[in-house]
Amino acid sequence: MQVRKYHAQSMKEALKLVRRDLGSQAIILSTRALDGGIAGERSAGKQPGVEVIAAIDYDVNSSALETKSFSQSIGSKASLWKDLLSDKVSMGNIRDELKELKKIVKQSTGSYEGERSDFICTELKELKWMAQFLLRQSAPLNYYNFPEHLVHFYCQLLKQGIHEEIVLKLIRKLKQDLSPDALGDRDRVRDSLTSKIEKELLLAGSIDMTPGKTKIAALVGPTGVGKTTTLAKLAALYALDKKRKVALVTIDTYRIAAVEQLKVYAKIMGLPFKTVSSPEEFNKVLTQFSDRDLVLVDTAGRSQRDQFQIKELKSFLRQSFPIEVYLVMSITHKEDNLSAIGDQFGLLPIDRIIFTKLDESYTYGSMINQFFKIKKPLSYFTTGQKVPEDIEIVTKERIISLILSETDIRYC
Ligand SMILES: Nc1nc2c(ncn2[C@@H]2O[C@H](COP(=O)(O)OP(=O)(O)OP(=O)(O)O)[C@@H](O)[C@H]2O)c(=O)[nH]1
Ligand SMILES: [Mg+2]
Repeated sequence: MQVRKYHAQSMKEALKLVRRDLGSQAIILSTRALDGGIAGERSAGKQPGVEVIAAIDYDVNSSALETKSFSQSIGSKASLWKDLLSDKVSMGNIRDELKELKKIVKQSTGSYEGERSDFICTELKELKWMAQFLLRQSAPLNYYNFPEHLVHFYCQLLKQGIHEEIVLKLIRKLKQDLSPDALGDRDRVRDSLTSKIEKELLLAGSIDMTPGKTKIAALVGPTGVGKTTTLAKLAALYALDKKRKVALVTIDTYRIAAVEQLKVYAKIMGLPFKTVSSPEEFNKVLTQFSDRDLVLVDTAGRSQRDQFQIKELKSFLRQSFPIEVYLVMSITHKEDNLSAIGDQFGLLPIDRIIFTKLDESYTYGSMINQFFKIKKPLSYFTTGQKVPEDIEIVTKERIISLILSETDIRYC
């Protein structure tokens, strides 16, 4: 998402600038009158101006190209904008323009190809932009009429990929709770936002163990997210650093290679290791390891699309021993996939979440989205391939620094 602020002497000018730079898909985040005039021009006795903050959620260069082809293709139809861009803009005018534009699009539909269908497409985009503009302006409660610092954090959180409804909830709460003075101070807004986010978070800390009791922790999740690597990191941490009695088990009914991978780690660390291929066998092995402080259970990656595999895993986890189940998700997965993973693995009795591969991502909002969806405590982050170094216990401070550190939001 790219956000830009425009100062101009009239709304007409400002909207022209938005359209020139950001194209037809731009959304208007806020508008306000600059009573004192435009900065730097006040002393020259210029008229009071307006400020428009607009955003586009893809690369500005491609939208500039699109704008060019739009204006080339619709030529004189650009005059449809004249009322919208006029200082005398009114809802009635916009509605008329929308009607007219709809009529044109309707007349234009048919089996057109090539340039003609591009033209229809741009017309539709234009219509969408106008409708959005209309909606924003006529909304009884204008969500986007936020003070400057709230707009900044709103954009920051969106840029991280956090869902808009989560962001809006937080930002609106800030607007409601903070005094006008506090809202004018970026640091105070940030502090308040930090504490609001922190309040929402559920953190589990490390694997907690009760002396004299065997803790069984199983890692489940899709293929290749880093389950085995994370399990090896945990094994090293507990066996070598904390000097606990650790055993490793793998439930791997599919791929011999995955078994070998954990076997190698077990050998290097001198830990007992078993492979099981049925729930009954698993039960026997757990009984054998009941003298251990910690039994770490690896599972073969399951496709979130394969219900059978997930049900099969569920039958393994239904034991007479309590098993703490960790859902392992890679932050590099696309948002839609993460969501499907959350849905499908949610059929298992998930207790905690581990996010892997933070080192491979630039944005962390998907983690927040999944957390809000799954509502299970976050336990560990992994940050690289090195065993055992690249693992950390999730803390509130770390999450805040990931999502609120200044990224390259283009602002102004
Ligand atoms: N960059 C990065 N790579 C990681 C991280 N954790 C694991 N990997 C790498 O991800 C790849 C897959 O890791 P595995 O541990 O085999 O993943 P898995 O979930 O056990 O895979 P399956 O058993 O096939 O389902 C390996 O190349 C790991 O080195 C991490 O935190 N960051
Ligand atoms: Mg594995």
